[in-house]
Amino acid sequence: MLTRRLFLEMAGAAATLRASFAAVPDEGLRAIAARRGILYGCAAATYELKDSTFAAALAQEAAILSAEYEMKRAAIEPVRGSYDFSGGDGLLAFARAHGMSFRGHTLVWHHSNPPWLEDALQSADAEAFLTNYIAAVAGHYEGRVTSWDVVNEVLQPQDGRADGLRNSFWLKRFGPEYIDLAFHTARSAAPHAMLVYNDWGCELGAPDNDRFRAATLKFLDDALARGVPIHALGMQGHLSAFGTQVDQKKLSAFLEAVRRMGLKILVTEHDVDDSGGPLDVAVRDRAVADASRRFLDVMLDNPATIAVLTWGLSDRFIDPPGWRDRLAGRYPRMLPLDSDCARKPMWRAMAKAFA
Ligand code: 9MR
Repeated sequence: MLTRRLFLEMAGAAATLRASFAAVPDEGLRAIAARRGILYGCAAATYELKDSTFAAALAQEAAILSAEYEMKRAAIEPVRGSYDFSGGDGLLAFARAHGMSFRGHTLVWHHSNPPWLEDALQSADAEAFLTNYIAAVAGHYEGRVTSWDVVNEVLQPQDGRADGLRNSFWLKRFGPEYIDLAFHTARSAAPHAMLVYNDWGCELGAPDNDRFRAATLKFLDDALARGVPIHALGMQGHLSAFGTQVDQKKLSAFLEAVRRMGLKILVTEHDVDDSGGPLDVAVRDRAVADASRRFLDVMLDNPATIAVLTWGLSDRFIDPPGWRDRLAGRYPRMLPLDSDCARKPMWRAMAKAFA
């Protein structure tokens, strides 16, 4: 028969055991993801690194960094022909000091370009404004950037073209060939980097997303058939907690088609917009976490997925103009850590998805 003393001893041992589990040093997402062979990381900005609370959280949570805006052309080449790598280099130094790898975002985009660029593209030697930039920037980071978003968001089926390409100033000036040229130039300048096509329209379940998925598969298939050096698809992963949701079946079938092309898959900019939800923070946090989990479960189920990055780590720095209005005075809660860098339900949902 179990004596009272034995019972108390056993209860005590169980409590000690629980305490020792709880006392296991708090693992960050980077360690939890690493056990599954996945890199977890996030976008950041150099001004954020000066915040010691945030920098410590970043070092603990992230195994890969990307630049939220400091490696866009507007930041790197504000003055024609003179390159400013200070932002990217600052982030890279932090990444290296903490044993992280580093992504490049982004070489060619229709947004965040210096104001002189579109005029310059009217000149006869316009192509050089595309290729010289890629060669200089990808060359500067060769061997240090492990993957590049070579072109960003070049698809936009709503623009009405049969090939689904966005009718950007790049396309108007060069035709679709500028995309191939960008990848080939990046390949020569950065032969060791994984070259990524990055976009945002394939995640959700709406009819527009069906068109986006179809356009993306055709774009990738055709480009690979032409010998364009694309190694991976970047799925940005911008979700909405109270808007259109992920359709897991459609997403899964799409990812499988991408994998069968021999491509790797990265989640490059995941966050969950909580605008439109109720005031109650707990309800919003739950909805954000659930949306993240539904998405990541499918993304991680596909063996081609190698990395997950969130677009920022903490709600601390989200305050761009417009956000507060959209949320009627409420602060957005769209990232794994709250504005005090404490873990939110989204962090736990991600940890479970990785585990
Ligand atoms: O979060 C980025 C913001 O700070 C910049 O002002 C903006 C324009 O450069 O870009 C944002 O990041 C975008 C990313 O580069 C591409 N996908 C959509 C992202 C969120 O808007």
